[in-house]
Amino acid sequence: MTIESKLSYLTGFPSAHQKTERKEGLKKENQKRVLASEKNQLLSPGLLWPSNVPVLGLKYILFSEKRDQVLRITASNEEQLALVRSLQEQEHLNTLLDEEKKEMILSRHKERSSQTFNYASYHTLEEIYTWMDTFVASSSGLVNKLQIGTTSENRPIFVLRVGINWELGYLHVDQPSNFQTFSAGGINRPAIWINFGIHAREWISPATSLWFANKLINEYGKDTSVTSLLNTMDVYLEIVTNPDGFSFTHTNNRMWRKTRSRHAGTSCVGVDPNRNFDANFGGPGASGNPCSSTYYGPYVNSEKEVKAIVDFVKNHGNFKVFIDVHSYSQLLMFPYGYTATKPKDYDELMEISKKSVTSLASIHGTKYRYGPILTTIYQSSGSSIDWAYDQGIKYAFCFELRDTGRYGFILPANQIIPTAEETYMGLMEILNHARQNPY
Ligand code: BHK
Ligand code: ZN
Repeated sequence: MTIESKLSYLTGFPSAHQKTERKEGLKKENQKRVLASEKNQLLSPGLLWPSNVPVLGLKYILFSEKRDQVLRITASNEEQLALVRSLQEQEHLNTLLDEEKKEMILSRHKERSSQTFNYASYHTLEEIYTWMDTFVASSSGLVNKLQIGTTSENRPIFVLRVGINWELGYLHVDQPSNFQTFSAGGINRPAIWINFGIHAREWISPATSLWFANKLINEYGKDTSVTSLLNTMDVYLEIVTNPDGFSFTHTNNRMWRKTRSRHAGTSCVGVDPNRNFDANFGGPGASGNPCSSTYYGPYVNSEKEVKAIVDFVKNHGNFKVFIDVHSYSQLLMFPYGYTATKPKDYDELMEISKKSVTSLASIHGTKYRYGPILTTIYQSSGSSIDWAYDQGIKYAFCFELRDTGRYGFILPANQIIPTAEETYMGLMEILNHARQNPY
């Protein structure tokens, strides 16, 4: 049962002018409504009521107004004001999460009655896995689903391979029946790797991947660059790279980032998969604290989700492009994150990036910055694209999709299609360049 509560904040400094403050503090803009799942949630340490509230001596009163529960908080110094602001942010987040949930339920009803998949909505892991099978079945053989591993919580990890199924002289070693032929001397077609949702809470990334996969098969035979691409290369899409984490964001904590693995010596759960790769593992820009959201893990490739990618990419042996898609910040980045040293292909990667963000912006005007990870966002060790680049995959990029912080990870569903449309343009610049510049 939920009780609707009202949380109103006095953001002035009432200690100085107690009387006037009382009135001014209740101005409309200072009154916020929140949903509290229980009466006590407002006052018990947790999301809405951080444990440092009593420490900071924030004054509050709880009372009833009509049928609402009202919490009035009074800030009396800068430190308390900062805390009140963070409470307001938390409350803003709760409102967004409410809207997100409602939208998904509405969309689910529409999908059921119309028997169509709604690319403009967010979906659960189960819904996405069901979509995969329907999508493969309706792709006229252009798409295959492969399982590349299982997660620490035992969920399957899938990739979709998009490309014409067979070409003389090329094999797919990821298909068990071809392992033997491969050892007899066959090679895989040159291929493109794109993983989405390596961080659980970045929902726009998997949502974009579904639209992208669908776009590729719709444009095959129509658009000349998609047609040439799929005739000469295979595109591997890892739609949900961190299934356990993704599932957890739907059921427990919308802001979860890491995997859900458990390791000896700590009760904290999860490792940052984008710090767990063999690229200056454990170096600057990653944490050794198992409770940190950027924990690099107990050892390289400790995460089954990371090991699955590493084994697959190495076994395949012919990846020419490796792209990791995150949100948010509107950035296009390339190696390195662990060192300030420029990669040897710096000039070419800069040029591709510039073309990519220009093309991306041409659709809805969305502006991206670009450059090496370290100078564009921050130093980070153990990331997937640094690993891929050091493996010899020259075209290694990372996207940070919309937005720049207004909604952050909780990007409203009505931005899914616009984000996917512009990202498609940005991605195609990179993929076309790779197709036209074999190495
Ligand atoms: C991306 C790629 C390689 C290294 C770092 C990053 C930035 C990314 C991260 O891993 O910290 C930021 C992020 O999750 C938000 O999407
Ligand atoms: Zn991320």
